[in-house]
Amino acid sequence: MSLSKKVLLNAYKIMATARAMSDLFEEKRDITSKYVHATSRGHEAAQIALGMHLLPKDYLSLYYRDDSVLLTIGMSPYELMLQLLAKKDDPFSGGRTYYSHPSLKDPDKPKIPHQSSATGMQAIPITGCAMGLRYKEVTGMMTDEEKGAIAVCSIGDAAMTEGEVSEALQMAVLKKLPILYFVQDNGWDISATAAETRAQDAYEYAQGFKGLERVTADGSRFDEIFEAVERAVDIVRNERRPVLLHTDVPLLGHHTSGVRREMYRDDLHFHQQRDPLPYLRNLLMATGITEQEIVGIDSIAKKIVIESFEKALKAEEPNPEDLHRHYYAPTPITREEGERTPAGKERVVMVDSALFAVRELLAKHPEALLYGQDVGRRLGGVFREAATLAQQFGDERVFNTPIQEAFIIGSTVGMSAVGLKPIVEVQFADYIWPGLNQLFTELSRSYFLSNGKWPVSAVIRVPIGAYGSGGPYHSSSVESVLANIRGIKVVYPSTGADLKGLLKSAFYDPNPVVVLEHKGLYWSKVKGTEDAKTVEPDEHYIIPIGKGRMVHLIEPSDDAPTCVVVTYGMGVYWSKEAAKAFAGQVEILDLRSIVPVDFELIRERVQIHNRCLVVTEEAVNNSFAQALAGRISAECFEYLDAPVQVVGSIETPAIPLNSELEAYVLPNANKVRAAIEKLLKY
Ligand SMILES: Cc1ncc(C[n+]2csc(CCOP(=O)(O)OP(=O)(O)O)c2C)c(N)n1
Ligand SMILES: [Mg+2]
Repeated sequence: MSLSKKVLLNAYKIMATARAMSDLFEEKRDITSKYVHATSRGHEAAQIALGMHLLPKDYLSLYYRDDSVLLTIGMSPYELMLQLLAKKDDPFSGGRTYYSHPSLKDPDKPKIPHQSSATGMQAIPITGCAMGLRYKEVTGMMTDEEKGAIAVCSIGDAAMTEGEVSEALQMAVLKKLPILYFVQDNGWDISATAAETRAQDAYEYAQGFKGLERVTADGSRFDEIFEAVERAVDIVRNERRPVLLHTDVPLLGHHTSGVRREMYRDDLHFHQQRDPLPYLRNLLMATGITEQEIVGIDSIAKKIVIESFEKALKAEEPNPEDLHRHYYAPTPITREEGERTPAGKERVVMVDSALFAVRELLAKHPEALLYGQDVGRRLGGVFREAATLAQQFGDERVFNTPIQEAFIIGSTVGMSAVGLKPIVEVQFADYIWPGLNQLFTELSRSYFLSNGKWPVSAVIRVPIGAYGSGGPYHSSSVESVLANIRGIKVVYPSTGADLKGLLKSAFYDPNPVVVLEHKGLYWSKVKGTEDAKTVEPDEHYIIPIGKGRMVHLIEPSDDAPTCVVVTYGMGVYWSKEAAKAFAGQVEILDLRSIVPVDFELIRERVQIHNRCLVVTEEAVNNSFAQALAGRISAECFEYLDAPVQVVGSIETPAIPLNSELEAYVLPNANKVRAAIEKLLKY
């Protein structure tokens, strides 16, 4: 195929610019290596070919070596250098993240949701974008301008061996998603070779995914790779199905500024022979462009790059005060509203309150959808927490996923980027671990690291807690780990009304919210948990995240000491039972939200009662509860008449299966009672 002079000329100008940039970065490495960076040197032809086929309506996920894609879609060298030098006006992150880690929402360029620096982890979020595009298509939600939009996942050859990539590919073929996986194969994984790290290349690997169209091309030859990208993009855009394009490229620069080629590369000479620059220059000359004209292009590129660098060096540094911006996207839900206890209604079990909340949300919002393991039509959730929803809203909106917790959680990044509101489920808290990586690496940091461009709207429902001999893999508590992931919110309601109200606010919250739902409270089968059943609040009922609730209020007394028990989840019921032994001396504060926590309410109650006990289902050491007790001790010290106490489980690596062992490990009303007694006597 012969490419037009216009295309070749344009490609050459970009390649000359990219080359001038990597030359300059190397020449000025004393300055530029302050912050680690990689360049596309050697990969330019493949990247330019890709960039030339993208449209502003597309969704794009790049990796750290993709600066030539960024130049091709219209970023200027100056803008990229602002990121290289982590300046205030870095258009992607305001100096918060590395070079060539883009996040972009410009109307005239492809949309780039935030992606982390973790190799291969972008595959799931961007496949989530493709799933969202497909969902909008099949449900008629897609606007005319969006029609034909595709998702593109750019990825390195070594990153392809990450386990999460297979979850993404599986879903892409299963759902026939409009996505292009663009694998740049330079044969290196930092210093490990292909022979050491894989039994097959990405092209061969793709064969295992039925329905994944495969294309392979030499990425050092601009004409060849351009034609291959054209073919691949055409299939994805018009036939709406996934394609993997594998391209062999030389790696001519360093792995990164820190891991330099001279330390270990023994194949540079071989790679050098496949330099895409002279190859493209020859193609251009074959169209009649003279050597002199080419020299002219080179020197203009160099001049622009040097001037951009000088200007970027002088650009303003970020302000530490601005760091507080874009922690959470502002939520519209700031007040409790609606009717919590409508008159004349029967109490319902907690699991039904959740079901009704999700049903109302799906009925009201076409952009809402629910997916997870076994939530589809046949079962409606292993707890029947989604029963009948698929029947009512259809299998496109309520569907089963494979056992892929990483995909379930990570795909919300992409679904949310295309404007949808995913509600997802992890079947048991014990199995959140495979999804935790996505939660931490991608969801929690997206808003902050994109400098406010890409909040992730996700409701992640997680049944949690020990109950009825669930044993070591159906009983775990995980709130402390979640509480340590900055950027997400975590709620843990203990009644049906609170669960309904908090599911609603989780949905309207533009940030990722994990909703922990205690399995032992779902049906109030555990003795003493009858109050988890409540009258179902009305449709408008909503509770702001971060507001606790006084379960039981008492007045301070001059005659006897009093205390406040701060707790959540099952702890509320152990504490209620325990409090019966101390009439008028114990009040109970149900946190309802773990993050953010209602410290104002805690402070107010501690000031009144001067004694405080924190009750948790977790083992105490290094727990959320212990940290909270520490904060209460530090911030309320002058009001305290006794050290803040914590009651939790016995320290074991897991909850044992045997019912007596289980009971021995977990807190209960007696253990809480003993702690209260000690506290009141102190
Ligand atoms: C999850 C994760 N593990 C390890 C790293 C460190 N790391 C950065 S780049 C890299 C090699 C990636 O090679 P490849 O995907 O082939 O891309 P290339 O740099 O060769 O273009 C590694 C291991 C990382 N960023 N993320
Ligand atoms: Mg590589």
